[in-house]
Amino acid sequence: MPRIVLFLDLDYFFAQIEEVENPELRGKPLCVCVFSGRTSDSGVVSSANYVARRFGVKAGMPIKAAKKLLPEEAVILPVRLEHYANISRQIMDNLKKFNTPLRVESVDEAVMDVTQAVGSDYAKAEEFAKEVKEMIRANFGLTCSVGIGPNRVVAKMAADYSKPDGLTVVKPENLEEFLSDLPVKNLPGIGAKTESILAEHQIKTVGDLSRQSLEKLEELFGPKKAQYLYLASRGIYDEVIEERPPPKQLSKIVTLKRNTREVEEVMETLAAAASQAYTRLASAKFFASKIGLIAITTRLETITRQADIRFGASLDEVLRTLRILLTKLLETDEKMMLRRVGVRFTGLKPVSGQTSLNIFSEG
Ligand code: DCP
Ligand code: CA
Ligand code: CA
Repeated sequence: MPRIVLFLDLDYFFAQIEEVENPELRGKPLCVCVFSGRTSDSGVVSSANYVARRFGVKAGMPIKAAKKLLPEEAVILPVRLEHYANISRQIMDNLKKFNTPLRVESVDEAVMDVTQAVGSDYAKAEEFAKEVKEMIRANFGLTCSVGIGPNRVVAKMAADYSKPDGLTVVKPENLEEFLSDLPVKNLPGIGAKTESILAEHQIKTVGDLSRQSLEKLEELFGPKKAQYLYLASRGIYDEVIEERPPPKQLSKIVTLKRNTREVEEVMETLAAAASQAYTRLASAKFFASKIGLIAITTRLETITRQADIRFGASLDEVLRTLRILLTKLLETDEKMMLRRVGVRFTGLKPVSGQTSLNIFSEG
């Protein structure tokens, strides 16, 4: 039976949860932010509602920059990651009840292989998607965007296609029509770097990409990525959807906006990375017993520093520990300049066995 895949992405996830719990926020620009340090507005935007986005605010933007764009009535809230992770888990547990192969992709994304459930029938797959959307709306008050397609890559692009509260179905016979005019950056796996290499070769749309030979893509990107781009741009990159084995470690490394050795500046970027890794861990129902700071210097040395953390440590505790590790590291060499930083959680253990939902106690 030809595969049919459903991809679900919750709309402006963190910000929408805040709206659901405080309906008076609806209609106002709203940003949920990771506050990284001492000054009252250092940190970055983690999730912005669609009202805030109309002013140009985006996830990842410094809070200061967002405030400049937003009017007086805008609301800026601190993230409550353990709470969002809890809701994420409940949603994913509800999705499991549909009894299809399912993979949780992130705190707000899941992919389901609905082939068997719908007998490989696209009309039935659309009905299935409506049921999933209705379940999430009825139980959690949240909207989501869903894409249906012949594989995960197409389904994900279909979910992104009409946000928020979208439902887009891409049948195999409509693949070319759907893909050809989309910008290459909409293809999962194409970041800013790949996009700019493609632009140098006048490859702007997924259609342009699909007209390249495998040999040419191999020259530009090497065999593995070339093969992905070759198949994905034609909408035929196929993947089996199955649950992932539990992680042994979880890390996230990011590039600083500029090379620096200023603790506050580094912390701004590091806090955002740590919060993303922390949320993934929490939504997978895991705790770490150790946290590592990863620092990549301008001389491209990779240095790591590690500390024990309390089982169930809050994000604030994690950030405090990272700040200490970072400060100590920079004291060891007054010439050290950092280019990239990251965090690594290790000693992972499942939370199961705990009964209280409020296991992420504030430190
Ligand atoms: N997130 C974050 N920092 C980022 C990007 C995302 O902390 N730079 C978090 C907050 C988001 C969640 O991950 O709510 C999901 O990320 P998405 O990119 O899916 O963004 P949203 O769900 O906020 O918006 P959209 O409606 O575009 O899906
Ligand atoms: Ca997402
Ligand atoms: Ca989302």
